[in-house]
Amino acid sequence: MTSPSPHSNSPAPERFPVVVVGAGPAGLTVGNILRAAGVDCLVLEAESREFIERRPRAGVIEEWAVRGLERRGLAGGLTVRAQRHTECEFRFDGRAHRFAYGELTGRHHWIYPQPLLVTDLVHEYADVRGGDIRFGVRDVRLHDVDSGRPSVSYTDPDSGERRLVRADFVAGCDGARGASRQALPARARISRHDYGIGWLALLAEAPPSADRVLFGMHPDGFAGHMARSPEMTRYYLQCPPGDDPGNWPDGRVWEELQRRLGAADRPPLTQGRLVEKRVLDMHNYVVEPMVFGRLFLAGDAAHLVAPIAAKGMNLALNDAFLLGDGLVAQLTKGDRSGLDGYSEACLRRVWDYQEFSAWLSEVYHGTSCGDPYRAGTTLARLRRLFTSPAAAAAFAEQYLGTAGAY
Ligand code: RFL
Repeated sequence: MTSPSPHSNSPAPERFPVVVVGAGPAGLTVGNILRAAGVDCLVLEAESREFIERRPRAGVIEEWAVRGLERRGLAGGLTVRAQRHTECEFRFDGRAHRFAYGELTGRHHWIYPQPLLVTDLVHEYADVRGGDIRFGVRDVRLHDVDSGRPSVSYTDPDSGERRLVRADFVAGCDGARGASRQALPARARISRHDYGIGWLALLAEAPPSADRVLFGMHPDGFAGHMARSPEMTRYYLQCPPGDDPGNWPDGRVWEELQRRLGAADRPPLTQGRLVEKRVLDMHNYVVEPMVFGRLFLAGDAAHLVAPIAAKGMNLALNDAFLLGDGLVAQLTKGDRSGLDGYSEACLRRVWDYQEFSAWLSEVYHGTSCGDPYRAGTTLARLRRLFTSPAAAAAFAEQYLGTAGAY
């Protein structure tokens, strides 16, 4: 619920047209769009600048999202340094099955580590466009978001004082565990799906073993390989939900990865030091609507997709483009249409990606679920991608996020 306005001896409240809570891809993109249009805003971030510029997460970005960043002058670093991927590969039955979606569609993915994108976006917002961003803020609370006079309060990390900032609009971009989700009114509908599956998410100081994403469907569980940079590779291993990363010493990790991703016609994986090892309990959720009075949710604060289909950051960017443009139209021209249609426009792509994530989860995990019926239907789905041009085209469209309309 929204917290009541704070009564304290804090300094006089400040005022901004927009307060953005959270400096992830969503919040920083909204902030940059506002600054480019000359709209004042304040970004509040719980962590330090160094921390958010290093936090490893996503890496696969869709072409339309990069075009959206480019149009807003935010893709300078990305288009110079990112790699392009035009293929992925499914490994099952001990063999590699290459899926050349680039040949099929003429489209590609970009591979650019999330910390690099965040670094570019912070630099552009704070150092180039002169945006106000406050790092390390504590105990952020949203107040009166359902009224016409919302505000956000926080504790200043240097002085320890409570600060109050009044705003016309609050952009809730603080991810899955932020203050915005705490401020949702009772009428918010939250749909959640638990896969009952864990993934051990790994980051290896090792060059990618292929110039494409690898999906390993093995009777012992799923394994994945995704390039991040010429020096770093992300790997995933299916494990029981809630598993302890301590159960996965490096030797066991590499043995399982080599076995689950092994294929007769491919060399073994290039191994390296494992610098991240954490268990993710795979789940998704969607908050509807994405707007409550003057609070506009964007990114993981509004919806989560487990990293199954590499979609979360792409959705965060889509929200941010629509929200940034909608706020600019409202605040500079009095045109409310973008903000009025915001929730509905975002949710169409959100639900489509949720469905694809659930579909792909069955492909990844069906062969090892212990049910021979599901294992059989999963293999049929996989083979269909290589025998039916219509099925291949449908998969490519969803994997790339290129449907004509959402
Ligand atoms: P973020 O990135 O979580 O940013 C939220 C920011 O808010 C801050 N914050 C607060 N600030 C102020 N007050 C509070 N109370 C706050 N609470 C939190 C946080 O410190 C943070 O800086 O959300 P945003 O902007 O919505 O972006 C979402 C993406 O980060 C997320 O969807 C992706 O990382 C998901 N994801 C992937 N998405 C893709 O599109 N492609 C991928 O290849 C991909 N790979 C992944 C992923 C997520 C992963 N994990 C960690 C779950 C791989 C992994 C392993």
